[in-house]
Amino acid sequence: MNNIRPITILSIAGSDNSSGAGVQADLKTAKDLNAYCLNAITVVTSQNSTRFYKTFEIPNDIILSQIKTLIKEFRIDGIKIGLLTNKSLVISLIRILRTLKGVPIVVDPIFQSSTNKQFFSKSDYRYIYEKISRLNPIFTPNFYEFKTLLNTGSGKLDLIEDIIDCEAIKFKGKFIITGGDIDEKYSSDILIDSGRKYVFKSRKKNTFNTHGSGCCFSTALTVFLARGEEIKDAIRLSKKYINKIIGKSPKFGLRYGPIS
Ligand code: PXL
Repeated sequence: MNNIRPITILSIAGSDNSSGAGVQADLKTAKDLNAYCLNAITVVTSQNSTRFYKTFEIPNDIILSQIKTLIKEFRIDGIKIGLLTNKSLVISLIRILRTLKGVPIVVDPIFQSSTNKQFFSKSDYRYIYEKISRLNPIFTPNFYEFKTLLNTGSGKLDLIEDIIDCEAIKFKGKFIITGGDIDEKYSSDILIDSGRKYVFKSRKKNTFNTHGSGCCFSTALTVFLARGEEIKDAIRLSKKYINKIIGKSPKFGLRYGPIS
């Protein structure tokens, strides 16, 4: 019999009915990495690989109740925050998460779906993540989301290499910026930690079946941090894991299909 408590993470995220992204991705990723994923669903979506149809926001008291019931019973080793669409949730959410001292928090600041559904106005988006930055989390925006968070106008920060010169980061916490490079062969992720920049390169996989890869990356990172890995090692391990599952994505014959 196995009496060892599994690494336990809490995903606060949306439901993706195509099972590529959202809570469904988080459950698959955690299971794959031998961790247990609890969840609190923030929004239910209906979407397929070409179109985003509808969202239904779960009422704030239900989201908060999902979290409270879980933290009464489980020891949580890591928290991942995915899709949030409701500005009015944020203050109470911070208040609850503050009670979990010393637990790493990974925040994927999702602005729009890959099928171009924009979830909020830019000002609401900045409001939500500026408040969440008080939790001193690790943000995992893509390059476009990073630019939106920083509110950099056109002409500034056009290339991911410009980031080191960017003094505008007024958010607390660390940033891992993904997917802003134009190199066809390599994908570069950039960690910004206390004003310093570190680059992580890996070979790109030749596939369009990547729906959900951002969610899987942030969840893998949460699991590795929950296991006690240092941030740079957690990034390397997460990139390696994502590369492996992108290579195995199911062949549905879709143009932009889900990962495994
Ligand atoms: O990939 C971002 C994302 C995350 N979570 C949910 C989503 C999406 C994109 O559509 O629907 C629930």
